[in-house]
Amino acid sequence: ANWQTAKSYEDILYEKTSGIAKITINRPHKRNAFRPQTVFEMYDAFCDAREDTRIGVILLTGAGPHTDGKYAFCAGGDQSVRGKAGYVGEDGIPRLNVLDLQRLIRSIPKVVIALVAGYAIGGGQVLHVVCDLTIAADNAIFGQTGPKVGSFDGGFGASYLARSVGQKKAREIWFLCRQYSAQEALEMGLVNCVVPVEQLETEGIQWANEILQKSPIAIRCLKSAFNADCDGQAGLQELAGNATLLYYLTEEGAEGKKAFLEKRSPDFSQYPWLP
Ligand code: 2NE
Repeated sequence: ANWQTAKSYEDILYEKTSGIAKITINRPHKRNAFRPQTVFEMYDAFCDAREDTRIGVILLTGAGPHTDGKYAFCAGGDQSVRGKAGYVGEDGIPRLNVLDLQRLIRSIPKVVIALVAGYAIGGGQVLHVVCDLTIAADNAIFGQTGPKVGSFDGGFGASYLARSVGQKKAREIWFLCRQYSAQEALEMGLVNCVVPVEQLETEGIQWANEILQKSPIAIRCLKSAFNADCDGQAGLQELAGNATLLYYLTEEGAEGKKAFLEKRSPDFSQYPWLP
């Protein structure tokens, strides 16, 4: 693919090609663990991709392999900057800003595909879980460490994981903190497919291009419908936002606005009360 740098950052790479944006966590010396700055940059890049009407699919991945030959998608929060109340940035303030990023990934009305090579551990495993789709390389390794390193993600990291792999498996993943191979991840419904690591990006681009040939509004409505099942009133807000969008696109909806601007009563008489 002909990737063009879309914006330069310190901790991530952000590139675009036709219809597709790619966000790459670029801290391979830390197995792509994130610090607050990494998360702020990812958030900013996702916002850019959201606003760009040419972009329909966002790939999220990790840089690698590192100089020791190992791959990582993301090893979660950077424990070396973990302070008393969260991960501490240069401003000295502790944060758990990855939770904001998780919500953005789920609510962004475009398809987010995680491309996982190597480790997806801790908060890094949660990041791929909240993506719409996950393509795993054959060397991918998934797992949680929270109860081992004194942390946990009881939000999407637990409840949404359980929706994906079932309650028993989700509890096993968190309570035992084992590592799982790509094949095991496939069998438990944690990922969509497994490909040889050299093929990971090509496969992601192929899935993206298949999605890009589909109807953008159908895809956005489906994504919000899938979310609504789990997300309570925030999920309904997303779904209903799409209903409003579609209503604005109708003549019936436009008549209300037109009448207001023309300082007359609206005339909805020509629009049927459908059964
Ligand atoms: C990922 C894993 C299993 C890889 O093991 P291995 O043996 O291949 O590599 P190694 O030697 O452990 O790591 C290579 C370098 O990356 C650093 C290491 O410290 C090491 O640095 P040097 O000794 O070479 O200087 N590194 C790796 N992960 C890091 C991390 N998360 N923070 C800081 N440095 C890291 C193995 O590295 C591993 O188990 N990593 C830790 C995974 C982990 O526990 N993550 C945090 C979970 S908590 C969380 O993410 C979280 C949450 O629970 C709730 C909210 C937000 C975040």
